[in-house]
Amino acid sequence: MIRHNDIYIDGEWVEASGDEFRQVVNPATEEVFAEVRRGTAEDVDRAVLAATTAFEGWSQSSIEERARVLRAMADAMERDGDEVASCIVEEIGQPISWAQRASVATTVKDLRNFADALSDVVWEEKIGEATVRRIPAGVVGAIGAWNGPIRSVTLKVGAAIAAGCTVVLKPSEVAPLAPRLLARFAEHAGLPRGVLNIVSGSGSVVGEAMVAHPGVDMVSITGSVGAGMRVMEVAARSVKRVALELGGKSANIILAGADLAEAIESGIEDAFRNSGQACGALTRILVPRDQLQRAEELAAAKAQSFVIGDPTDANTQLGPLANNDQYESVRGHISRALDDGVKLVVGGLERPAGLDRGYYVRPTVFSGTNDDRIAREEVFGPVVVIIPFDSEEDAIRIANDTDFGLAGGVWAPDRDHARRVASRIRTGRVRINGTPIDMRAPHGGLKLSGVGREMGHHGIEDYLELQAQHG
Ligand code: TXE
Repeated sequence: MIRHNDIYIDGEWVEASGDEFRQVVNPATEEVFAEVRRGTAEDVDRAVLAATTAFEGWSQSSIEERARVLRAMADAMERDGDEVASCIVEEIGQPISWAQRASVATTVKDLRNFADALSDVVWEEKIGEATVRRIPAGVVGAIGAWNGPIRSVTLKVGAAIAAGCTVVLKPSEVAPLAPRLLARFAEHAGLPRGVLNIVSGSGSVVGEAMVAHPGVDMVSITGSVGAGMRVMEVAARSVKRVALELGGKSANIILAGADLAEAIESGIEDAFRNSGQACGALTRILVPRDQLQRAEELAAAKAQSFVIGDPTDANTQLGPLANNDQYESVRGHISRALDDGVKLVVGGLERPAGLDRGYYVRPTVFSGTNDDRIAREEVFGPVVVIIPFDSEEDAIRIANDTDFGLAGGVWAPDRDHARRVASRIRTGRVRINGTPIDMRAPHGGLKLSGVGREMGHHGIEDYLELQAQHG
């Protein structure tokens, strides 16, 4: 049993002040394997003081120095990549091959991208006689999510460091272990003390204390819509800048003439990555009505092809859901869809064969309408719904008929045609014909999906303010 009593303040691990512990459960075995002491508002005060003190120096650091630190952090994370990946497998049940690729290698790349992107930021421009400079936003409160324990926090910490900000980081209480490793990577890179501070704890205590703190200039959170709304509300009292990376219910539009089999296969791979616990997952599959039956057959075959089981096994493609709350929540969505009479194509409430322990659910495909609850609410599990459309206009209308605006996909034989359709989709990202995402391009959403962008130079710019110097 691992026990962590400490928080990371001003370059040192020091005892947290709270006297309660949060247990960390391995979702594949349902066993508690670690305990982390819950931080308090007092701990947040200490962290903010350290970040405020460090801001004087770090905000004046050169671009070259920031790039050097980010690259050295990336090197350190890459060197200890196996440890980071194992940690993520244990705390959220992410399959090891996915953890190595999507959690570790991608996050290492994110840090290097930030270093490169420093030269794409327009740090200074002339407007008449005035000089407009981009200056760091200040002390940042960064709040991480459990579905990407290391990536969700590194996208914030890396961009903030690049911008010249200092950070108080609160990882998700469900997955607090991997983010702690960031402190080691920062130290290895020679990041000055106090630039990164880490306080574990709950959203309602540590999170809200950060958001309400007068010494924090900006808050960035990845989480649920409810948490994002609450952060915005509390931040309003001190007119803080907020960046919110929230949920999604993204549509994959497969237009007539597109390769249906390839589009369904690629779309479901996107939707079921990380056991469907991905904010940009393409969870609504929109197909021409006359291809509905074929689409259901293809989706069923793809869903049943996933190797599901032990996340430590290199062959596993689908692990358990990350925690018991998420397991209950996903089963609740499936159960309500069944109660609503939505057609179940494959999957459902029964546990996957041979897995009687762990938070596993069957890859599930429904076929319904865009008015069904299963088509409107974010499930955050391996569950998709196929929805037929009658025309291209109808497909665009359905894709946009959602509270969210994070991602989307368009498939069409002609790429320019697909681009014209994509430009009418109200989301922050659209993948055309399954093109992989370039991680230097911005990620973020419209509507309830959030405010602001992460990744690349747009991600850094979220942590910058403008100062106009006249004369
Ligand atoms: O996340 P929470 P939950 C969605 C997804 C999932 C649902 C519930 O649909 O099923 O949210 O997940 C912190 N002030 N996403 O409830 O609670 C919290 O401590 C400050 C989408 O587990 O939103 C944690 O660090 N902070 C998603 C973080 O917010 C607060 C990622 C996320 O936890 C807070 C995760 C408060 N009042 C869930 N309340 C994505 N966008 O990828 C909570 N937090």
